Amino acid sequence: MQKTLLYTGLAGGVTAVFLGVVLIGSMLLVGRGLGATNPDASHGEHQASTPPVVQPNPDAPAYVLRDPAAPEVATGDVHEIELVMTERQMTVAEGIEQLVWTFADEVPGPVLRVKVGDTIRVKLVNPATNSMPHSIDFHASLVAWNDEMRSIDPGESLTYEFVAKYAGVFMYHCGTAPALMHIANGMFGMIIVEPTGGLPPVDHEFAFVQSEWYLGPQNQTIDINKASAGAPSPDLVVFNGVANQYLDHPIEVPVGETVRVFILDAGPSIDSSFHVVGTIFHEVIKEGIHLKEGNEGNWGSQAVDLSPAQGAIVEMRFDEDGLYPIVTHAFNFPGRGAIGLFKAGDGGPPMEGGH
Ligand SMILES: [Cu+2]
Repeated sequence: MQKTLLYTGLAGGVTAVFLGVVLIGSMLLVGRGLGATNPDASHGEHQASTPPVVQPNPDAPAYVLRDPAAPEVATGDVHEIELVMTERQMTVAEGIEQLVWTFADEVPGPVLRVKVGDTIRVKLVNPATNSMPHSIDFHASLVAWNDEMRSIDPGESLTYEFVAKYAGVFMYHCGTAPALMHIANGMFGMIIVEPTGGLPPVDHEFAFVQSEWYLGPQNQTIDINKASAGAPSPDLVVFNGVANQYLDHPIEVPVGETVRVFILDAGPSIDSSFHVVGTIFHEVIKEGIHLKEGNEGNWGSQAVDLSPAQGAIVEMRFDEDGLYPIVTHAFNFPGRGAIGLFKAGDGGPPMEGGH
C-alpha cells in the first residue's frame, strides 16, 4: 500500500513539475513574467522601494526570432571581422521594446567560431550617429586592457587583433564604464574556439546565450538601478536575447541523433543551471574540464552550472518522440523567459491539460 502511494505521489509530482514548466512558460507572461514580478509597484506608496513595472504595449513590433543554429567554424587561419556597434530599438519580449546597444545590430552579438592558432582581426566601429563611447573585450584573447579594450567615441574605430591560444566557449562584451550598463543593455556575445583538429562532427549544433533584462520604460535603455541591485532580480532571463522565443517556436530535432549545444552565461549578474528536461548530457566541456561519453563508470551530467562569463559545450540525445524543455534549473527564471523546447521527432502525444 505504501509503495503504491509513494509511486502515485512520485508520478503526480513529476507530472506537476513538467506541467508547471510548460504552464509557466506559456502562461506566466501575463506580462509574460513582467508585472507578475512586482504587482504592487504601480501604487504610489511603494514606488520608493520597488522598481517600476513595465506594461506590455500591444502595438510593439513582434520580436525577431533568432536562429539558434551554431555557425560553422570559419575557414582559413586569419579572420577579418568588422563589428559595427549600433543603438536601436528591439522587442525583447512580447510587447516590450527597449533601446538596446549592439554588436552588429544583434543581441546577443554574432556567434563567432574559430580554432586554436587562428588570428582574429576585428575592426570595431562606433558610428558617428551613436550617442556614447563603446569598446570590446574578448575573453578568448590575451591582450592589455588599456590598449585593445579602450573605449572609442562615436565616429571612431579601432583594430583589436589577437591569436586564439586556448579552446573554449568565451564571452565578448563591451567594457566601457559602467560595464554593467553596457552588458545589461545588450553588448555581449559568444566566441567559440575549437581545439586543434576541431570538434568531432555531430548531427546538430545550437548556440544559446543566457542573459538578463532589467527593463527600463518602453523604448528606453535598461534600468541601471535595477541592474545594480545587490540581489539582482531581472524582469526577464532569456536565451538568445528574447523571452520565450523557443517556447513559441520549438526547435525540431530527430530522435536518437546527437545534439551539441554551446552555452554561455553572459549575465551580467546571475548564474545559469543549464538543463534540458528529459535528457542527460553525455559530453560536457566546461571551462576546460571534459566529461567524456564512454568514461569508466558511465558518468553523466544533468545540469551545467555557469557563473556570468562562463561557457560550456554539452551533448545529448533524445530517446523518444516528444517535447524536451530547455531551461535554467534556477527555477525562479523559466517563468521570466528562460525556457524553450526541443521537439524530438513527431513531438509525442498531446499532453492533457489543455495547453
Ligand atoms: Cu558599450
